[in-house]
Amino acid sequence: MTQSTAQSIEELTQTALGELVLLDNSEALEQWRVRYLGRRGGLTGILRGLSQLDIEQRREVGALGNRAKSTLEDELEKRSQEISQARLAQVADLERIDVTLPGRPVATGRLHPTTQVVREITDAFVAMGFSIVEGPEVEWDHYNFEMLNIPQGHPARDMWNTLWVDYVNEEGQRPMLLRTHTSPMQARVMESAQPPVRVIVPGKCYRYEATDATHEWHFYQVEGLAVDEGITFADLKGTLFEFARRLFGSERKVRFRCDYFPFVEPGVDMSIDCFSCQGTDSSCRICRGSGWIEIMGAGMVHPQVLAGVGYDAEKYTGFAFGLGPERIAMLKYGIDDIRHFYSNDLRFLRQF
Ligand code: FA5
Repeated sequence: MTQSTAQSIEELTQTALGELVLLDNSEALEQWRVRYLGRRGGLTGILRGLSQLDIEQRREVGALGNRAKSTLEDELEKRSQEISQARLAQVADLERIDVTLPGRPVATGRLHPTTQVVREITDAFVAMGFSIVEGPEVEWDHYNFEMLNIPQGHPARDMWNTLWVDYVNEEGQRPMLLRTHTSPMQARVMESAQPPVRVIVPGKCYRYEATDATHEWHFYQVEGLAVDEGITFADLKGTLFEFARRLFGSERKVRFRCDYFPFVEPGVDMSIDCFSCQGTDSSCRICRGSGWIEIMGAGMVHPQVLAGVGYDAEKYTGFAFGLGPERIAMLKYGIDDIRHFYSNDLRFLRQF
């Protein structure tokens, strides 16, 4: 009996130690402890059976059992420390900086396609001697309409569906609006400078309009104004032809047609041939089958506008134009809907 109990203790100890070295986490260690050293564990069971031995044998086998118990406890403690050290080393490894690894690419932003095209347009005019000025987006009726030969009640006001600002003055009028075009800067510039004037004005405009493939309710314009002695319609055409050549190349067709704007006389609009169908598709969403896309309004500054800012309209003449950068970006890049510009779809914006 003594012999076989001693052998069982020896075998159990060897099995337990063999299993212990394979364990690698604290849950497995706890299960191992319960299996061998717990109240119902293997070694505890053997030691409980000692009561049946006589006193001499009990002492002998008991000492053996106690040694086995403390061996298992010591080894358990050792393994537990090994596992926690291995974990600490693993964490340290993860935190270590490997300077030989390639860096993570930094996602850089980019200029919005409208901004890129506004810069191209302004660069083209700056190269022709124009300077850049900017003006307020919240504007007075006075500059947006009155100084441009469009008094209260003038039917031409219907050409610009206006977003009025909710401010009522002492006379009960609402004299403030979100500018419908960049033309109010014509009057502001001429009020503050004497000829010769050669400026371009990039900026945002707003209209109370239903949107479609070529109309947004907010969009950019670039206004141009040149006033001096002896400026003629030929200067207007020459400047705008040169602009079209710089932006689109000489192969693109340009068309001028008579148009009406109360602040110019004569007035024209300038169009470029349709990039999408070249006039061959009567259902084209871009040109509606006409083959032309209007990109700007222009004309010779109306003598009344010159006189309104105190210029001598007998002495000075000038031309002005207002063009739409989004329409120009559409032409350059073959974009078929203006609403893509401000819908903030990164798949669209990342292409530029
Ligand atoms: C004007 O706004 C005049 N101020 C232009 C002008 C300036 C004429 C100086 C004469 C002298 P018009 O409403 O046509 O004109 O707009 C000019 C250009 O702005 C258009 O050719 C077009 O390119 C762009 N544009 C107008 N409305 C919109 C819109 N809703 N969405 C996008 N672009 C527009």
